[in-house]
Amino acid sequence: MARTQVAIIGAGPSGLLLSQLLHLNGIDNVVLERQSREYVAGRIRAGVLEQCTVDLLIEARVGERLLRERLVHDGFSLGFDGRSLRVDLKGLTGDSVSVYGQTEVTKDLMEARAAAHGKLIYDCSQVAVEGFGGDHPQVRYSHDGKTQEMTCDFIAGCDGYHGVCRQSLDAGALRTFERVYPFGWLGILAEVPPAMHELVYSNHARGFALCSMRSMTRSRYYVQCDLDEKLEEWPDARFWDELRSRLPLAVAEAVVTGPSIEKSIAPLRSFVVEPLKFGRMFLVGDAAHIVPPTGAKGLNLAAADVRVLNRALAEHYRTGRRDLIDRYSEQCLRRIWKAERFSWWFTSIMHKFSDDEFDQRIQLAELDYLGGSQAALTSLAENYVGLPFE
Ligand code: RFL
Ligand code: PHB
Repeated sequence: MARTQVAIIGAGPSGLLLSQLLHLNGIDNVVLERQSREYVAGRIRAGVLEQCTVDLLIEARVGERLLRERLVHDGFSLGFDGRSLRVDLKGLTGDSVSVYGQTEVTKDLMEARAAAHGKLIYDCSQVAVEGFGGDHPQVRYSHDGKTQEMTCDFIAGCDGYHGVCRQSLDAGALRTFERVYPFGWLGILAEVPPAMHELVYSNHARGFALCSMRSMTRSRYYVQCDLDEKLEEWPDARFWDELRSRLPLAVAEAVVTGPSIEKSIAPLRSFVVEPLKFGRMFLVGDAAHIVPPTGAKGLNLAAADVRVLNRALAEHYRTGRRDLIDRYSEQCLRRIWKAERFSWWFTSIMHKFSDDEFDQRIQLAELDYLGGSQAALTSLAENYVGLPFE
């Protein structure tokens, strides 16, 4: 039977980054992915990286193209009540964020793993994880029509929100915490220059809107939408009109329109499971927690889990110590809950939840307060750039 030290389920950013870091620490690992390589490489998702995430990607030796092509953003703007309020991240915290798509992070990691002859198996079906409660975990999967089995020391569940690892646990083994929001984000990607040099998050009576980008020639825009909305009901012209109607005038006038190259609807959710370690299996990234995208924390939080797990496993294989492994849950959850709080709060002040005018006035008062309080704005800025590791 095949054997490895760490079996990694899922080749999203969590799985690929963990695989690369473990490899650099001399730890043998195999990544099993349900989808094809092309499918994984084509997914359009996150766009904003905290400096901690950039540092970890550099540590993983995939920082070269990132440092060359990223856009460094020293701030972003909040639009509300016909105004625009700039959040000076750099001035308030000393830090900036990097705009570099998750698609590019994924490609860089895939190339690094391929160059190092990493074992990545795409198009796996019927992945099953077993025995992680004891000393001999096993993974079974189907590939090329054959059933395969592999033994390992540890299993890393990097298989996202719909993955198999969390679903393999007994209901009594974990607690789940969840909030589902009554709306989604309709996003488009277009080959047009961004409206502004920085991101604009807009609170509007018609609903939230976000101007983001992937490069100086490629823009990513979102508008809040109902959950039962259909993509067919959103031809490009309707999207652009709706987007402009929700932005401060100067931003709306700067929007350059063009044909969309991708369009999708994502529901918004806050979700955490506790704990993150079950014997010899760990949950990592979206498999363990989801944040609404408003704070741009999902990928960054996934990278933070990977950072902790890589260090714990490296220490274990180097010295036999188990205490870092045993503290994995506790260490990650402290950061996770703070990012959950921030993402929930930022979502709650920027979106339209109902027609209730009391709620709307409270949101505007909170945004106005941010504009007048250095303390409040600093709190927003330090959460956005990413809290320090303890
Ligand atoms: P992923 O990316 O979901 O990868 C999991 C992988 O596991 C595979 N898989 C399986 N493989 C084998 N067997 C099975 N049974 C399997 N089941 C699943 C899947 O095919 C997949 O390849 O999770 P990971 O690696 O933890 O990464 C998390 C991030 O992808 C996610 O947090 C971010 O995309 C969230 N996010 C954002 N995060 C940010 O930090 N900044 C942002 O600006 C940001 N914007 C966003 C976002 C997510 C969005 N959507 C679509 C949810 C914007 C949007 C619209
Ligand atoms: C994105 O560019 O996709 C993006 C940027 C910031 C967010 C969410 C998504 O808060």
